[in-house]
Amino acid sequence: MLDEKKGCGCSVSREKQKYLDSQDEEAGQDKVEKSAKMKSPYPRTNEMVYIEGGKFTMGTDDPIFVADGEGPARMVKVKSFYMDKFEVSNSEFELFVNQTQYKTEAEKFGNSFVLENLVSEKVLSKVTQAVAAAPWWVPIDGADWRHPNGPDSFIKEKMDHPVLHVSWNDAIAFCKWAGKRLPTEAEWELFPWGNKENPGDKHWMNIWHGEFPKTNTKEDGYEQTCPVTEFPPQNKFGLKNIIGNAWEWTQDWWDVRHTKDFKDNPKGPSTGTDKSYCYRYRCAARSQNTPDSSAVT
Ligand SMILES: [Ca+2]
Ligand SMILES: [Ca+2]
Repeated sequence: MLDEKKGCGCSVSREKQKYLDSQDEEAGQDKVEKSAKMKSPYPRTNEMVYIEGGKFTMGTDDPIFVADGEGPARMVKVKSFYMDKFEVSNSEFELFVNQTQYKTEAEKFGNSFVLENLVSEKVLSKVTQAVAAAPWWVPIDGADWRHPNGPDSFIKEKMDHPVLHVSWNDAIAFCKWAGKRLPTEAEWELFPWGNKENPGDKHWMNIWHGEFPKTNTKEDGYEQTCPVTEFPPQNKFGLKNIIGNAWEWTQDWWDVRHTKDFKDNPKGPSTGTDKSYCYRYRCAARSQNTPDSSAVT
């Protein structure tokens, strides 16, 4: 059987085509409003799996990014919980937005950060500032979840890809709508990922291959994001793309002052300025950003 994505295109359902046509960005406000009321033809990807809690070693005594507070290794216990099997797709996020009329913070602020290589020359020519520490991230007016690489980029062919430009506050609003919550950082790190990038010489995740940020060899088949259902499950629970593809927010405030003491179901500090997210593709790798930040990889 032909895979629809790789096929000749004739297998695209009429409903899906109608939906894609309705997403025509030149279509004007009426059509945009009409499409907002349409039900997405993409299969739901909101399935959850039960994760049995337990004790595990969190962090590492051999940190690579010391300033990120990857160490020390400490024994942690977490309770059992449910976890989404997939990243939140554009389609799932659109259901939320259609039902709640929610505006993301990137939409309210009018901009978000995009990797320079992904921005069109026309849009890039208007950029006057950059982040000194990470000049490959550029603030782009009109970048938001519907326009991930800037105002002249669209998601109509990427409805099954992960939603991008979602701040921590946006993620919390989505979770409330979905009747869910973000995982704590400890819950996130409970998963046994293994320590190899390509076990069995297969690709299990979508990451940057090549010299960041100059060249991307697309070894795994994707230069940018991939569908949330792509690649084999990354652990015995059947979770996909948890490592790689889009970055994920966790519930915790950012903290780098860890001790070796045993922690029972830790939830991070009670207050702070930055929220914690898991990225890179090592279990202990972590970073932080303010709750209203959003960006795209
Ligand atoms: Ca890739
Ligand atoms: Ca991910």
